[in-house]
Amino acid sequence: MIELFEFALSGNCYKVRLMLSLINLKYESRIVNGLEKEHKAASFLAMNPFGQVPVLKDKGNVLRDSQGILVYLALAYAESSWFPMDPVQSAEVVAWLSTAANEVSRGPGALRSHYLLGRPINLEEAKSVTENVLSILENRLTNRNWLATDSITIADIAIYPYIALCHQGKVDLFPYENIRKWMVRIESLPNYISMQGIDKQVL
Ligand SMILES: N[C@@H](CCC(=O)N[C@@H](CS)C(=O)NCC(=O)O)C(=O)O
Repeated sequence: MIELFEFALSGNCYKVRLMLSLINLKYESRIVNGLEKEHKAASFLAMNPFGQVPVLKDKGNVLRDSQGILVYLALAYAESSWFPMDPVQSAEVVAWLSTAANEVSRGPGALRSHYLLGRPINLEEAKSVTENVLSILENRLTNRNWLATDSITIADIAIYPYIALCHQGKVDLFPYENIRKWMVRIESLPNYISMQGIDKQVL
């Protein structure tokens, strides 16, 4: 059985839960006790030396990083359209995975951890990264349904959580109509699941 080591309120862990649900894969959730610093214990560091969730265990393999785990799940269990092997499409998907780990994390992700969890951040930088990435996403989604190809891919799943959680970082998505429509498309998928803090979009 697949095991997912996770925090309930982590958008990166939710990313993996959402993917598992969309492709209808059963798994066991192992909630890591953040307050007790379980993710910094030697047993956890042996799975992920960065001491971060999510970590996924499957068939003796231990995988870390939400983007890495999405790639694994797509290649091991999902239809090929989730991570196409065409060189250009594949590069496009990976570019968005990179955006999820970089700009989305440094912008909307950082603002959320500041306002929700009180983390100290460079507020001006996080706001400017957020504005830039939202405007790039808004432009990208003009006349297209999905970020990387003509169908949903792991790129959409990687970007979605911290955009859907933007309001917890005091970011208003109202001006971004294309982004909101894209979120509705994701939220309408069969087997879509939400997480605490994400209310489905109403257009
Ligand atoms: N690039 C990693 C980032 C993972 C990450 O930042 N995890 C957070 C929870 S969302 C964490 O474990 N934080 C605890 C820590 O860094 O000590 C991913 O996408 O999985």
